Amino acid sequence: MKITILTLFPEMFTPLKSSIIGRAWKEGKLDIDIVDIRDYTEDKHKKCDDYPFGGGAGMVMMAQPVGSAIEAVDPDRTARRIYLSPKGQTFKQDKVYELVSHEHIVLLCGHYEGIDQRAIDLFIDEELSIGDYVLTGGELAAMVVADAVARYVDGVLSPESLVQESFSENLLEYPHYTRPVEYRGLSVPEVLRSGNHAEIDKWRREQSLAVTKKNRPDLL
Ligand code: 4FD
Repeated sequence: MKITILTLFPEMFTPLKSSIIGRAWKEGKLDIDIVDIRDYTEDKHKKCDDYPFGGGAGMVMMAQPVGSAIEAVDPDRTARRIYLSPKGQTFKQDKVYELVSHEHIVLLCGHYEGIDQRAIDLFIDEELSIGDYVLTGGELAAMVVADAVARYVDGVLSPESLVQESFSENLLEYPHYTRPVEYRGLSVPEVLRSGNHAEIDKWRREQSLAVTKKNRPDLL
């Protein structure tokens, strides 16, 4: 799978290289291409933003550099082209499963007050939001989408870590413990040390239900 990220701030993606996703990238399981939109401007001063028609605060990213960058990275229009914006549909796990089925996804990051609507209308398939808050740019949102999708690419994660998720469908995770048995007066629940796997499964299901009821009753 290939993930192309279009941004005016390519240096923001440097930490990706030292992550789990970065390891998969180096091992050739995943291709991540960070593309600088500024490389596609036709302006002699490399300008990529301008004042909004109609007035108002802030700047708007110009359609031309964005359009030319998208056309350059996906000339046959075979990729799924996604714009990260606070007004997009909320990005959820079902969208992760859908996106991982695409051979190529393009993530477009906006800055300032957003991108000239004509670039969105002409070149974008869908607008996604990672949640109801505003960020200074779409880069962090694109990183969230890239990470969530990349972990389902073959060989990025161990199969065991993925199997677990499908079991706990629609419930939040039960609590996890490791050594030592006692830490600052708090002990690991006895049942987890009992070796009785029927009892352990039962306890974990109960804990999942309890935390879901408390934190996310909307999921029940
Ligand atoms: N909630 C998100 C995405 C981008 C963003 C931007 C218009 C601002 C939040 C388009 C205005 C993009 C999100 C950049 N903030 N900021 O997913």
